[in-house]
Amino acid sequence: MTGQVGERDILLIVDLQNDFCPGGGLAVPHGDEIVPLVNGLAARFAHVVLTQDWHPRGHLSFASSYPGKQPYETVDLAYGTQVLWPDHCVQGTRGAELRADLAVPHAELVLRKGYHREIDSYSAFVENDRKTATGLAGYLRERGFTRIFVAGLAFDFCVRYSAEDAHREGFKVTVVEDACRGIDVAGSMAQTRRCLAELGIPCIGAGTVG
Ligand code: VGL
Ligand code: ZN
Repeated sequence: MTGQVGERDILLIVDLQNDFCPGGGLAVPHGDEIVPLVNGLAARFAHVVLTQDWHPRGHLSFASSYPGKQPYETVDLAYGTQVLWPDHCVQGTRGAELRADLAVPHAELVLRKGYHREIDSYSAFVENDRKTATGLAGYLRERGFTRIFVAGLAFDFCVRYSAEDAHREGFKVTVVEDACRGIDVAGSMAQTRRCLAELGIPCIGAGTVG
């Protein structure tokens, strides 16, 4: 059990956008199924922050930016290896919009990430160069939050890196695993479970929160 949800707790809902759901540009299998659970979870939190993957056209994480490259191949960028994705969450498109059935009117912040053309950002805290901060840690600290519950898409990318970075930033972190779905590229689901366990980040069910 996680105990009572309180004033210093925040629910971070990661990338619950059209493109990550069936029919979208980078569909996460069954991604849409978590929306009702996330809505119910959010209702138990006084404080909710949403993230929104938000790429310019021609982003360097898109396979389409490299002649001859296919999605899920990798390239070496200035900061290291980058997985190439189908075009997704292009700024201003329908695919980039948050799911219309996401019912979280009390969300206090929508944090956009991935807007630097040359840098991807899985984490809501630090971009993939592992240097560029999004500002979220400062925002959450300044507001006095100490505990972060993470849910959303995709479990093995943006949820994983957001949870790990939140932990590194000194927050107490819990992943609400049944309120997530994953992509599973090259064993990424198993690797995520291993890494979260190593850091002591619990993965729990939504039913035990609040
Ligand atoms: C994500 C790959 C690329 C995610 C975002 O939200 O997990 N994955 N961009
Ligand atoms: Zn992306």
